[in-house]
Amino acid sequence: MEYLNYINGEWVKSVSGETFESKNPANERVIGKFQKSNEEDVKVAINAAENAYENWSEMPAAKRGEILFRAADLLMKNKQKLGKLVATEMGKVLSESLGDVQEAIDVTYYMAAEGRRLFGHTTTSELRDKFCMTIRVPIGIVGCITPWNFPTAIPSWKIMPALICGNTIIFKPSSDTPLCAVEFVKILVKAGVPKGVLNLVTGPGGTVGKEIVKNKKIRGISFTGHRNTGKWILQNAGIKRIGLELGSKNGIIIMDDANLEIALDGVIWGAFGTTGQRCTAASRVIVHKKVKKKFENMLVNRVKKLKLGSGLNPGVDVGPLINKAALEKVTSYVEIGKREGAKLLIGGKPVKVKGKGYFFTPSIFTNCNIDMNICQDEIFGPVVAIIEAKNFDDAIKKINSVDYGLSSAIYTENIRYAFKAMKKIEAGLTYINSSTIGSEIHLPFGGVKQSGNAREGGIHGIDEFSEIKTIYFDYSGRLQKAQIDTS
Ligand code: UN1
Repeated sequence: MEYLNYINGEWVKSVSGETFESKNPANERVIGKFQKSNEEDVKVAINAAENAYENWSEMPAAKRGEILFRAADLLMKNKQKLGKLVATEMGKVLSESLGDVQEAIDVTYYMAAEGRRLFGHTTTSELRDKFCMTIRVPIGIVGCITPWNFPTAIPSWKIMPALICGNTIIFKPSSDTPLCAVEFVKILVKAGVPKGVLNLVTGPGGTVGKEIVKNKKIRGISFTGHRNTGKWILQNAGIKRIGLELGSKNGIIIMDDANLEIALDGVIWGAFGTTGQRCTAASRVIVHKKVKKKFENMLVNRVKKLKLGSGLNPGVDVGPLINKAALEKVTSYVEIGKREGAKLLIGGKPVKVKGKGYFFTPSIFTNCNIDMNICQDEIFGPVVAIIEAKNFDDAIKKINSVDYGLSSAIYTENIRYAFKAMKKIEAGLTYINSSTIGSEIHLPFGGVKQSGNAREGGIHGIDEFSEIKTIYFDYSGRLQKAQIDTS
């Protein structure tokens, strides 16, 4: 089946006349054909977004909110169907796929209700008979460029706040999960988003993404994806609002006083949930030397029991990687780790399930040094590196010894360590006695260092998609001069 772009309220073919395929990563079967769009398609979409802008941005935000409430209801109604689609096209296990859709539902209700808030603030003036306040105005046309690992949640993190704030949108989803994007857009259309407000353009980053980034009519970009693409966007976008959510190399610290059973659950979930394909995945475990051996044994025993397979099959713990290139990348990192002198405790192999699919066995390296590539580079697969720490200060130094800083965790029963870690770990998120994954939608989400510059979620999502405008209202009936009329 061939799927189309959605531009100016209509499902249309790309001017290129070309298509690309999306595959189920568990069995390599083709799911559908999608438009391999180019720069021209983006320009047409920008035109539509420009024409729709006046009407949409002038619509009372509460009315836009009503459309979002309907979208949230529809997402809820279609949760099972969408969840199955996520499991099929992206590959993660069904419970996580349903969680992906639930995250979209939560964001949509939250942002719908913002229609009756969108607060600015009022403050005093240094002059008499003058009133000061801020209001929120939309940015304009924004580009939302999204990854495949959360194919409904991440588009909703961007598109819902962008809509409620009154922006019009060009949406470019990952070419690994275009069908999830098509179904998501269908729901928003059904909910009543007017024509031209939300435009879906599928296709490569090199054409569609590039035009979105470079086109001057686009005033804001929100991107989640690879660090190198983020850098390229910063260098090529010109002066725009740019929100970047990039990669990471998240660590979990396990102190000698930790409850190791809870820590074990956290490491398994953080490292192998979503097959390690989250920007919040735990790919380093920094464990106190006193409990290292014991924890390694516990971890290996648990990993032996993890079942690989299609995300749609009940009882499966770990789904496939997203595609062949990902499988090759993860395989090559295991070779790198071995060459660097790390010891592979378990896993390390690409495998097929029923003769098909991009599966990789959950893998644990130990005796790792922090400067090894397997401790520095984002692998985005089920590979975890164990690093020994001498004490708390050493653990903090090691967790911070990477370029990235998105998520982090510490397992300890010692309140002093917990409070110190909250401040000392360089990351946008720190979990105490919980894994590195599982952010909630009303709290800010985003990284420091090379993990990006944005905060999404909750009111911070509204900040990302609105301009704060300052209003000075002088009712004195004469010219008053700030900083000069001081007496
Ligand atoms: C991502 O991997 O890009 O906290 C986002 C979490 C999810 C979001 C992950 N709610 O892991």
